[in-house]
Amino acid sequence: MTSFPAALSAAADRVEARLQAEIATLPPSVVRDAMAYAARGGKKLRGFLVLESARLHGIAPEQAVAAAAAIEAIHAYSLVHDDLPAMDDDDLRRGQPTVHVKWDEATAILTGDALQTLAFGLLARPDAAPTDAGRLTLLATLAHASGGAGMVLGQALDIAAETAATPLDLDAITALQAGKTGALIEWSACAGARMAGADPAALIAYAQALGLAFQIADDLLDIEGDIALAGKRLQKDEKAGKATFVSLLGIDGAKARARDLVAQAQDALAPYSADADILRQAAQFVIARKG
Ligand code: GRG
Repeated sequence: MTSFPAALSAAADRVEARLQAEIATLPPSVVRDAMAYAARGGKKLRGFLVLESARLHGIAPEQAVAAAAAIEAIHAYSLVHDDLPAMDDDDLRRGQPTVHVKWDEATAILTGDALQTLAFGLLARPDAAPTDAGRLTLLATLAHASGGAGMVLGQALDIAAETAATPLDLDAITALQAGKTGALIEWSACAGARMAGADPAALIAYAQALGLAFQIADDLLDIEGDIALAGKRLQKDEKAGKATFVSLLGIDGAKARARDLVAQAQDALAPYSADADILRQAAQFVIARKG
């Protein structure tokens, strides 16, 4: 059986190539250059989930790569906008200067906008799913997952938390993260089932646990990862009076919760038996990752 790292790396190459090819069809401009820059690198975990979920439903990577590139375009847009001074105000992303630092804020706003519309354009292509019904479902569910009921809502709740009178409790932070990080992960894991017209229930349960484990791991990385970066993020969160899974559960409690969620995610895949072993490994990876 292919190992998870090999599958992730192969998916990342395939998805990156599709995304860059799509961006290269745009007329030359500063925004096109910044889109190519913002789409480059990263783990491409969401794209991998799309390809893997498609494979589980008998759909070849060639038929699923447009959807995988689409979710990575949405993810890249969210990172470019999240890094802006009006939001998280970060200078570095994937080890490189953020788009507004390398170019300027107007370019970063337009780059995010254009990556978002590129995603929906990709999904509208005839090769984005085996059937028209599958494509429409992918389009409608991505609009829902990335917009005011999903990722944008989560981001808005996060920003509101900075000026709230009291820090968020565990339920509130879980709901916030379900939108901010969870919605795109859930869409990705369900994409193959939706392309095939199959019931996505098991994959929804898998992705909800995975998304939360991913976010807890991210909070833990802030504490235990790169010390300089962690210090900066922690100072920011402290100044903003923001709660995180680590501040609410403690380091050991957060680690235990992440481990429980991984087990929950793996159990949710029972209907897929051994076919889903790479997705089981992926769940383990999200809490063991170093970046
Ligand atoms: C601006 C509408 C809008 C939304 C932004 C996704 C997001 C919402 C903000 C990102 C902020 C952040 C660092 C969240 C922690 C979890 C996360 C999404 C990390 C980055 O995702 P990875 O680790 O990144 O998959 P790579 O670089 O591998 O793609």
